Amino acid sequence: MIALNSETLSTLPASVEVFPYDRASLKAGIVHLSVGNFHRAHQCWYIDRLLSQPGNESWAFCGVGLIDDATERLKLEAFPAQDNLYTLTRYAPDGTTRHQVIGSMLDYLFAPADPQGVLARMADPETRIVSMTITEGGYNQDHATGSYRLETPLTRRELAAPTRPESAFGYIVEALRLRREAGIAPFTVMSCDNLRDNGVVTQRSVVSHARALDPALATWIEENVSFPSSMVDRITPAVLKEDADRVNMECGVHDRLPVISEGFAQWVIEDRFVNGRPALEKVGAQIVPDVHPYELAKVRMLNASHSMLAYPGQLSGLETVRDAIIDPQIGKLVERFMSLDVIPHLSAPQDMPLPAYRDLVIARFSNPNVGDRLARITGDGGSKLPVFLAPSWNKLVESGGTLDRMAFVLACFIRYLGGRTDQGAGFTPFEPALSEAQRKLAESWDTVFTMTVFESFTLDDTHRRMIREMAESMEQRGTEAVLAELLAAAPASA
Ligand code: CS2
Repeated sequence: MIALNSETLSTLPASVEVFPYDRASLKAGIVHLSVGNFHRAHQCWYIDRLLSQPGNESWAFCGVGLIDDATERLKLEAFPAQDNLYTLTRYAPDGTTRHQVIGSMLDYLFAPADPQGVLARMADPETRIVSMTITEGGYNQDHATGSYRLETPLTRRELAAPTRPESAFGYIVEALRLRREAGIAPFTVMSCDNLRDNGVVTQRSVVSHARALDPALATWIEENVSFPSSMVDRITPAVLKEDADRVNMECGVHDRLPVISEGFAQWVIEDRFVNGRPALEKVGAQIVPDVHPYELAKVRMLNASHSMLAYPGQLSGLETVRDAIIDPQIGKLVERFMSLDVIPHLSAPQDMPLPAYRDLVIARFSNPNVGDRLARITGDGGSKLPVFLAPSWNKLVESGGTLDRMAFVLACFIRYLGGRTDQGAGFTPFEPALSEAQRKLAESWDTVFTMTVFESFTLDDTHRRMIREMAESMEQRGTEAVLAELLAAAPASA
């Protein structure tokens, strides 16, 4: 197998596509905070295609790792060894596979080791956009009020020593302060996370962080920085060692950090950039005045359906999203959830009829080669459920709609926190947003609904009882049996 770096690019097997541009002629106009697989499969792929067209040389990425953990440390070793190149393998639903090398990330900086280097890069006039994928839980929001939490230990540390930031918000505020002080035009801040109004949420976090330090800086940010909202979409599974070995074998390239995705991609962006922007419309992104309806449809249909299938799927002992969606019962649950519980409460974006979008989502979940594990979807439910499920739950409560499909999945979530499948196999729920104390609350029916994850759900005693009864029933009879009962009672899909 051929090692991957700038020198070997021209010797890679013909089946691996390589970009046509000269990386030496590019500039990193975008600093991206937190370089996860999704960022590398989505935004880096779009920009890679844009850089392949002449005239766009100033829009490459400089990636920044924010968190000091084993995965980030691996990147710190692997990226420089590969000149920040990596392979992306895309599996289309019809079985077609495409391998390509992505060259749009020119540099990679590891913030915990070099915070000043990162700030200098963000304050450099060449940086015109700061984008980020810091996960739904990364916005440091209070679930009940939506406000930015100033009292968390991390934020307190940052506010006490603003020139040594740790979080995305600490970095953005300090970099904007440096730019303002030096008379350099600000950058646009672009969130690429699955949040409703991700631009508005980002603005709130940045401005709140700044206001706690210096109200004049906060006002300057409000007046001079833009925070476009966006809808981002491409299913990007976690890549375990066995997956990396497989794609490396398939394409004949030895990549220490390969990325895998589906063929589909969508990026809808609001056109509000204060310091220029890449012409992403040339490579299929949709630039629109109002991204809101797209965001709502994506988060409440695709992301929510992921959660709807993943908790019962994992408890039933299934492994992948495909396994779950082709399970006749879980498939029916998801279909009815979208048709009956969500679509009636959404207004469709002009070019995205919702029943067709529902069918597309189901087809994408059924992709036989992507291999997206349920554990990736169930993980971080503590941050995802308030964003993906709570708005639809609350709509149903408000409109007197049928709650049992969603109540069933909330019951599954509570059982998932117990870390045991119906067959008795143990697993460790990955819940970075739930503290020990929060997890303790999940152990008793007297306290479970006081967990922060439920704060954004409108829950009365009847709802709590319904969820509890479903969970207890599942403990006795298994997930599939309770689901069968629920589907038998529910109305046929619209
Ligand atoms: C998933 C998303 O994390 C999740 O629960 O729903 O990562 C999803 O795969 C992406 O948003 C697809 O664009």
